[in-house]
Amino acid sequence: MEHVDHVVVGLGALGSATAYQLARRGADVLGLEQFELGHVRGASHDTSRIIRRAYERPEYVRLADAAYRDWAEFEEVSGEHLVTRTGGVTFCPPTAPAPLADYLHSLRVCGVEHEELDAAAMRELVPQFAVPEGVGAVWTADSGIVHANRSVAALQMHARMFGARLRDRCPVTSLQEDADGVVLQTAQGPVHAGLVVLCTDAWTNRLLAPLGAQVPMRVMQEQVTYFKPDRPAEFEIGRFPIWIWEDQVCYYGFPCFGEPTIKAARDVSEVLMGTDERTFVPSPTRFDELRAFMATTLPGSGVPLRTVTCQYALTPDRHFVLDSVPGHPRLHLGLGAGHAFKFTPTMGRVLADLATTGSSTEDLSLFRADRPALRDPMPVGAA
Ligand code: PYC
Repeated sequence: MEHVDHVVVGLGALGSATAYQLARRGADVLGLEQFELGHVRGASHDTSRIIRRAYERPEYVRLADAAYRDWAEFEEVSGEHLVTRTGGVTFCPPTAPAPLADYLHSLRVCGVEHEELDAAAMRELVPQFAVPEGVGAVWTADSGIVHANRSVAALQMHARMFGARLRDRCPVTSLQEDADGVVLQTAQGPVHAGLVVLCTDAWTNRLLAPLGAQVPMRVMQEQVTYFKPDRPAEFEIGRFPIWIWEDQVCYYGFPCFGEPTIKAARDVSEVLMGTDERTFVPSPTRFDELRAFMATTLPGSGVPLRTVTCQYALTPDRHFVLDSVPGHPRLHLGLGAGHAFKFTPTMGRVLADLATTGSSTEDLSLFRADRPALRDPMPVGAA
């Protein structure tokens, strides 16, 4: 049987970054992907993802600090330009789940430059928005865009350049632990691994269930829509930032990026599905809601041109999992909970550190696999 020290299962953003980080430090690593590399069935495709330090918890602000450093280092190694700064606005209406004060506090205690925007400053900085009275906002100049599919492709290419073997169209059908590792049954034969890192997102529980383990998660089909503004020049980088409207229903969006359109979406569609039940057909209800929101809040955003779907697998508390599976020390998990892309190189580094040394220099206390939210989850649908 083939023997490998480290197998990474799932080669989306997190798995590709983990394979890259392992290979870069000279580890023996095999990456397995059930579909083709760069596929559109998960959460790592399309062009753009937000990168920001503006989080309501200092733990994420600090992790974002590390992510900016790790992206810069990977840009240096790969020679690719992957992060584009645009500035960013986080809007907090009075009904937001976390008040603006939480964002301001976590940015302040982490020493991140930011500016609270009053109505006049909002009109000055982002006149494209029609913001009702009472909506607070914070501006962070270093927010921006990570190029999503180019980053994943670059991580895969550089993982290979450092010696990783990446195998696509190679589903793993089962995992079985033995005295010194894990046997993976794969479409291309069995593999024995010293340690397995699962970056398998919505497919995770299919592999864990036979071992008596599982991570509570809700899987849903998400969608993003590209709008053609009446005057695209007003939405170019430099004149228009990335933005997040943090209300009970959260919307977010981007400036023009590579084409004269602006992308916008609802975060957390609640269009629930089982793994592999994805239709790829956008929800007309969510589409109409987004169009109405855009017409009211960004009056110049123009007409919707096309809608692209993707998939979220959300933990009940929306925190990541970066840990071993409780009771299964040779099985590690990297789960992104629908907001991880910005942290990709850092999560890859952390997962490679955990796999090779058992510890990390980052604070992983929010991301433990044995935390109460994962041990005693609310019933599915109640989050
Ligand atoms: O992680 O920045 C983010 C984000 C905003 C909306 C969806 N994801």
